[in-house]
Amino acid sequence: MTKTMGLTGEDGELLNLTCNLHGDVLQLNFSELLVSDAFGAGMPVSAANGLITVVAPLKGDVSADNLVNIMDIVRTLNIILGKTQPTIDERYTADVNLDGVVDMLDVVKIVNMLIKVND
Ligand SMILES: [Ca+2]
Repeated sequence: MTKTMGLTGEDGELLNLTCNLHGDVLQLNFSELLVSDAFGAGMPVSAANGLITVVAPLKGDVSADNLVNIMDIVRTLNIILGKTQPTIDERYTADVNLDGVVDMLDVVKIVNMLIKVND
């Protein structure tokens, strides 16, 4: 396996697997996957039936209810204050400004998302 440059913009090559097949069948079994963004923050990923799916949930939707609302602000504040240990999904969705850190700048950005939605 060789390391690639990863995604640039929205598209790109994640990884390149090269192997020499000596026989009829090559089975690759991915049982534990770790996918991270350019800052090393884990991203939600699943593997089933040979298909690896990297899920990009809605940024700001920390509570994972497909809405960005006050509950996402509360959850993000709890992460910042250390009151909750975020899951990979929560950390990914809470880092709205994509700087690899969940902090008050993300809360401000989520508030701005809410204001724009409610205009
Ligand atoms: Ca951030």
